[in-house]
Amino acid sequence: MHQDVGQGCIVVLTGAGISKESGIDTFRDEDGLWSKFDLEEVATIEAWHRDKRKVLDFYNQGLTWFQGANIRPNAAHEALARLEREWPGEVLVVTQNIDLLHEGAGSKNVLHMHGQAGKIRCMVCETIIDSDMRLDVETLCPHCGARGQLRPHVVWFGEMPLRMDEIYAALDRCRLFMSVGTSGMVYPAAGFVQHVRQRVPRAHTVELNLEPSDGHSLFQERIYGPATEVVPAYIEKVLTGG
Ligand code: BV8
Repeated sequence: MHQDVGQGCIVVLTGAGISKESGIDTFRDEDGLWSKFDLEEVATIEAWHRDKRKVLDFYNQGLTWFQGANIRPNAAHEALARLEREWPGEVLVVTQNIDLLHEGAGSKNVLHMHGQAGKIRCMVCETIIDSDMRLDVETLCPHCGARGQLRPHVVWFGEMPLRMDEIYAALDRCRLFMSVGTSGMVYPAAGFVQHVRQRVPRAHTVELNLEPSDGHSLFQERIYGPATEVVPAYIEKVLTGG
């Protein structure tokens, strides 16, 4: 099915599943983050206004997970970086993940729609700062001096994901839409496949996941297995026309 992708634009949506084999927990698997934390208490704008310390403690703890010495890009991240290097057309990785493993594998065209670790934002002056400092309710903004108003540059539930216009423009011109390692339960990301099916009839859609996602029936092609196995194999086929 991917033969007729030509040299068109390829959009790859990734979720926590692509980083699982690098040692980062997913959200909704059995041992996932939401089995240990209540997302309503640590990942919503209401939680921030209700109990900043709890939200910041969750974020600071998350930082230590990402900074673990053994957290490195895996073969799936590397395969997507190879796709970007070797594919004659545009390749855009739209990730829901806040880790930087796509960049670590060499991908350059990466869009973090839910924000990213290593950046913080001031709720008063809106400045975005490169920093993986631990945050607390007394931290001063280095730009405007506001106290306790620095938050992770992460999109919480109830907040608009980032650069949505760019994402929809890429979906509208894509010839291949790949979804990798996501449960398809969080919108608007979970709705991208529907958008492509309705608005870009010539595009091919494929899901590569450990198990069927919530939106699995919407994909024309579905391949299941660990990302480090199924993604490199699929990329090889796309690049060789196999
Ligand atoms: C918005 C940041 C609008 C935090 C995250 C009712 C119905 C529909 C929608 C809603 C609703 N009520 C509310 C909503 C909207 C809400 C939403 O969708 N809620 C869901 C839960 C129902 N969405 C939002 O709030 C979004 N904003 O809608 O704004 C708006 C409009 C106007 C004005 C203002 C706002 C914002 C959503 C972003 C929230 N932030 N993260 C952080 O990361 O710390 S979401 C969080 O979930 C992560 O970003 C994560 O990436 C994302 C999705 O999860 P997945 O990545 O898919 O991870 P998950 O664990 O679920 O699945 C892992 C998958 O991998 C599994 O399928 C598993 O099988 C697979 N896997 C595991 N191992 C492997 C593997 N695959 C391959 N190989 C392996 N080895």
